[in-house]
Amino acid sequence: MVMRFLRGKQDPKERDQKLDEGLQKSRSGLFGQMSALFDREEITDETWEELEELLVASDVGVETTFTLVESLQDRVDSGELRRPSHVRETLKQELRGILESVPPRNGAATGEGLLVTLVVGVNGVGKTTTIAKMANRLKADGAQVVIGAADTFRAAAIDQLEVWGQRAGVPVIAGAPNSDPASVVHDALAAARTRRADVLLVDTAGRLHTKYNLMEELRKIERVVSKGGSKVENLLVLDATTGQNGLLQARQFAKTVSLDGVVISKMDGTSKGGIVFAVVKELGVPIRYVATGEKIGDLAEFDSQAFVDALWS
Ligand SMILES: Nc1nc2c(ncn2[C@@H]2O[C@H](COP(=O)(O)OP(=O)(O)OP(=O)(O)O)[C@@H](O)[C@H]2O)c(=O)[nH]1
Ligand SMILES: [Mg+2]
Repeated sequence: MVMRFLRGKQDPKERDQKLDEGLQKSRSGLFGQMSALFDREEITDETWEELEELLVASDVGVETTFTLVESLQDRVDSGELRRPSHVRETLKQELRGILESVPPRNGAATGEGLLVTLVVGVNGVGKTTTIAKMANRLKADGAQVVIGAADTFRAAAIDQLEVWGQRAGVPVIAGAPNSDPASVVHDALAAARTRRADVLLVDTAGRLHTKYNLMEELRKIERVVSKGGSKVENLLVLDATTGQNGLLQARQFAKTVSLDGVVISKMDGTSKGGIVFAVVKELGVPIRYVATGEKIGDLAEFDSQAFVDALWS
């Protein structure tokens, strides 16, 4: 079978530019300060303390911070690392290592049948916007994309998605407001098959883990998709500006649904880019995309090297 497209085709230049823009606050803020620590002539106890504070402040997570700093400190004490600039480079490598410690999962839409991506996450994190951006990106890669509007709680949510769909040039399958989300997915699946689509992106209502019926509904959607024999994956959107709180929510989601990937949204709105490391470390789930603004093109395919590079200038 001829593969019509391969995910992972974003032009590296475009991706790097998006990451550069999206990480501007992190780079000029906490990570810039971290880097500056190693412009100094020598490393003192104070340097380690400051590094620790900056890593924690950037949302890397307390435990990861301690492990990182301790390991760097040991290597300086043993003489393995001598120059401050070497310590900086090693820190970058270690951080990249965290991102590369989890293998990519699923998500390999290759034109060999329909992949259904359920986009989940709590209210307002950026699910709908992310779907529009992904549709736009996948389409640019040559994929046939259909969007299913399974957030039927708010009429405005359906309208919002239809506007985005038009912008991306992708059909949006929606039901009446307050209709059963699983039946919308059922219709969207049929439409996707008719169009021989590669990817069906499903927008879901912002659901809190505490609301059992909402989680149940997500399971019902999953059952509808699986019954039809399509591959299904769960993509969690996490708002970078919510930091450790967002991570807490992500942990709850991970308990109920098996996550195949995470999209970090609103990276442009925070200097705490360290959340990405915490997410990978804690959830063991790979990052799929980083969203870097409100426009349809503001999405970068995740690449660990490019991400770590963009955190420092
Ligand atoms: N700065 C910035 N804003 C974003 C980004 N992604 C989404 N937003 C904004 O965040 C707000 C919420 O986005 P939505 O896509 O509606 O979020 P949602 O998760 O679908 O929200 P609900 O459907 O209400 O649960 C909107 O104002 C978006 O413009 C991003 O990457 N950067
Ligand atoms: Mg929405």
